[in-house]
Amino acid sequence: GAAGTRTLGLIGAPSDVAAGCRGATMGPEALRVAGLGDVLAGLGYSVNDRGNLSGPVNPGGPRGNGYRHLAETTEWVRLVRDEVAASLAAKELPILMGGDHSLSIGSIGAAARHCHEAGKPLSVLWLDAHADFNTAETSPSGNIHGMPVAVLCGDGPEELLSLGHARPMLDPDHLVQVGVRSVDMVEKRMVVERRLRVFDMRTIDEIGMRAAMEEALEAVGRVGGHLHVSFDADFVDPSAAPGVGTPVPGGPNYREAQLCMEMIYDSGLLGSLDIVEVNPALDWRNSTAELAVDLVKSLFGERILARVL
Ligand code: 6HN
Ligand code: MN
Ligand code: MN
Ligand code: MN
Repeated sequence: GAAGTRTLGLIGAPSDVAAGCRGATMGPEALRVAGLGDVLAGLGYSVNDRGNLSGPVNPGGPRGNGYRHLAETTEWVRLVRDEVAASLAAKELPILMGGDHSLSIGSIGAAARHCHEAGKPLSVLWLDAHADFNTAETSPSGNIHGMPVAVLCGDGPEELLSLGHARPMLDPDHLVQVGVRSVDMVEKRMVVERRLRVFDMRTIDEIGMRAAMEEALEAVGRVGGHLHVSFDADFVDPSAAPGVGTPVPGGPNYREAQLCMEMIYDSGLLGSLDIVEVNPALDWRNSTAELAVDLVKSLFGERILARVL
């Protein structure tokens, strides 16, 4: 697996310019305060905290041309892309600490270029309550954090598409979504039309998290190569993860989310990670960052009865 003395690169991206409400800017520091670096070091990894990126502040502007803050979002995505690329070039396993979910365009864009150059395929596991498959035309909000999957699959503004090494940056067949339970009206049609692979909450209710993750990991394992996990904190039920801007009831509980992470670790495929949408302004005593750190611990090999590094 992703074991041994592998170096993990922590990258803070304190931006909420693509979110609907303010506060995800505090995500990186909340994760550090919750002990992210120490926990990973305790598992035997070497940890390189690259600090926080510095980009445009949130202008609090209106929706224009279908998007809110497109210029600022583009700048943040570019900064993330370049720092994740540097981390990958240094042979680290990059961990993006968001910030809102638009930043994944940058982290996955960098992973896609890296894989392309190394001649290996990229697959993405998107853990989220939302499909994040909106475009300017389908979005009810104009908030770009609801659009990253569409952009990665080739549908979005030129400003963001042009940050990739190719179009699309990601083969939609190499994407699997888990935990989805809130999809906007027109977005739904797009998800079905583009045949995205979605393990929605109804499926998880019916077959259970174990079978859903077995199938999801089988799909990304068939692709092989590098697995990028994009973890939106609102994937988890709001009773366990209250500090998020767009909570949706009916999500995986604490143990289901842990199982999901344990199974990803066991696959040995993990190559890069996002932890996004943690919003301390909406949280209760940093509980959501603490939950995220608990989950990351499982994702990097912590076991209830034994640790296998
Ligand atoms: N996220 N579907 C809603 C929208 O405004 O497009 C919510 C998106 C939430 C995005 O949580 O990363
Ligand atoms: Mn999301
Ligand atoms: Mn979400
Ligand atoms: Mn393929």
